[in-house]
Amino acid sequence: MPDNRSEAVKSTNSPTSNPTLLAWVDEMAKLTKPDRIVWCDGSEEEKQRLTKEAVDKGILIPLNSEKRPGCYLHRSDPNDVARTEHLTFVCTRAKEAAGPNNNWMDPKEGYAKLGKLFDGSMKGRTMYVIPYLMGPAGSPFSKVGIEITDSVYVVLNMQLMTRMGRIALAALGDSSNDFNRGLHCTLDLDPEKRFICHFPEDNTIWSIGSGYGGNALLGKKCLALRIASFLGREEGWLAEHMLILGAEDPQGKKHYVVAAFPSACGKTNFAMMVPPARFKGWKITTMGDDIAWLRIGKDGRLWAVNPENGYFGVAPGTNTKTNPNAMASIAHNAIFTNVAMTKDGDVWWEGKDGEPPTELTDWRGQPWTPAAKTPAAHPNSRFTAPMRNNPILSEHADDPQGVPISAIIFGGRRATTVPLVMQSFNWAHGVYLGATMGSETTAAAAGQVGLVRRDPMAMLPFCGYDMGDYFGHWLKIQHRLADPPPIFLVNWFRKSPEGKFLWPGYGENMRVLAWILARAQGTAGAGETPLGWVPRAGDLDVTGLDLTPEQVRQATAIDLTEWGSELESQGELFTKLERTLPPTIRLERELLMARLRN
Ligand code: SAT
Ligand code: MN
Repeated sequence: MPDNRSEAVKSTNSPTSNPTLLAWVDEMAKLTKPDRIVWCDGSEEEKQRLTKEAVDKGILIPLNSEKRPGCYLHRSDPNDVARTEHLTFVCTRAKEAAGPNNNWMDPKEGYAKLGKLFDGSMKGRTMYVIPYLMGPAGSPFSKVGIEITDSVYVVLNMQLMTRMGRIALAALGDSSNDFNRGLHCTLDLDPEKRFICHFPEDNTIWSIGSGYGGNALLGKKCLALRIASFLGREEGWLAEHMLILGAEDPQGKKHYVVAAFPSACGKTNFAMMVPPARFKGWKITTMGDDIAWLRIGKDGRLWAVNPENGYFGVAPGTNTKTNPNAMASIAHNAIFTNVAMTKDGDVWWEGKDGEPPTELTDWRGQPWTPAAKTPAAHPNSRFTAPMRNNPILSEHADDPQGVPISAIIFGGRRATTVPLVMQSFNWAHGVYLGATMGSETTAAAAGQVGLVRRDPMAMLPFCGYDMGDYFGHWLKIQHRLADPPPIFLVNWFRKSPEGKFLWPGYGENMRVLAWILARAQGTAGAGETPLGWVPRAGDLDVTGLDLTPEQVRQATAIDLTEWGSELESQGELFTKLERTLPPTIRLERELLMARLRN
């Protein structure tokens, strides 16, 4: 074969002979024109070398090596602190394929527009080639991605978040062309030149102008959710914005559940939950805290794999009471982004243990005192931690088959209407509950915080194709399930008329989980309402909880007037998705409305 690779590529020691990969890297190098190309191997030596480089350039700040060994702080550009949904595009040949839930760009236009921005974008810079694997090594379900980036921060985060380097090249092999082609460049971080474009028909992602997590760590939301959901529809599986946890009861019986909550609504806390004293003998284990790939096993059960290898969690509110396992996970070898720093080089954020220190350096690098009007840590400040730091990591985290799922949970952040927990009547009704889920917006995405929006299955920002078709795909999955897991809706965030949370949340959510698991096994009672099954007084174990019966009633109540308005307001989503909304979903709503009118 003639060697037509450019000088730039020839000058590096590419650790693969895969011709498709080499040709693509070469093409991207010709476009972006870096000074150097570095292939990442995922080794400890490489991590040390790149960390030192990042420290020398001021990209990472070393933290106190006794209090936080191996930990670093990164301060991002203040313009670049969250996902930017309005700059995120799905570029399919037909506009309809992307659906009204996505911003759409013609692929030709996308490549041309971003191509201009990428042209020469790495001049004077190093181009890192990151081979990575989403999912355990040796799993038939895992996917290989290659991310090309000019950001050493991205490399070091990908090293924590994915199985990165040689392991991924080995999975790809020397001849396969089945890999995601991710191109990323921070450019000048100008929001006017920021685009996160997905080309699902080419298994390609081009992201420019942002260094922030979900925009720049391409394995996460871009590949493992947007592209994977698209592939999942073609291949008959589901890529979901879900945590996966294991629960072992005192008799040693183990069950796994998946739960979808929007960004910054407590997935990490639920996945690492510590059961309260009342639940002595129960053991929770974490499979994953953000993404689940769900497939139907030969046994007709639903099986879940976590494609990730680390946690990219929200820092504010994390402390030894709300999430001791997260605190242990970030005790060493973690990267912190946009948190505050103490005088002795430790980290701090709003809602960490204890009183705020009297003096801090805030997330922008400015002096801060408790009298300040702005928070010390950015509300969307994050930690990146290896999942292997988690003391309750599931023994199945690397299992190529994943774990079988006993129940599916959907949940949003709702001050009103949605009760603590409700079980659907059946699969189609459960899909409906997920599809019409509402949640208040959080700081995880740029824009106003606290507005209720429909966030179907917590996938509104992450579904890589038409949302109506996505509901249809969910409905069809039932046909291949021997015994579909029951589906539940939960809400930890309901408030009293005085604006106080009605439910303590965190570890106490174990009480709700125990009811869910008992329902899945047919061993707990429930009361029927026009909207679904709910625990009656006595069904939910509230022993030892510091709540009055009236508070429990308020947290679990279904107010038919509120639900009348809720069903009414769902009409907006239905109008938006009119073209592809499955009749079953429309009928579910009509049925509920008719029942409420009776
Ligand atoms: O920035 S991420 O998209 O990775 C985190 C989140 O918003 O869920
Ligand atoms: Mn997420």
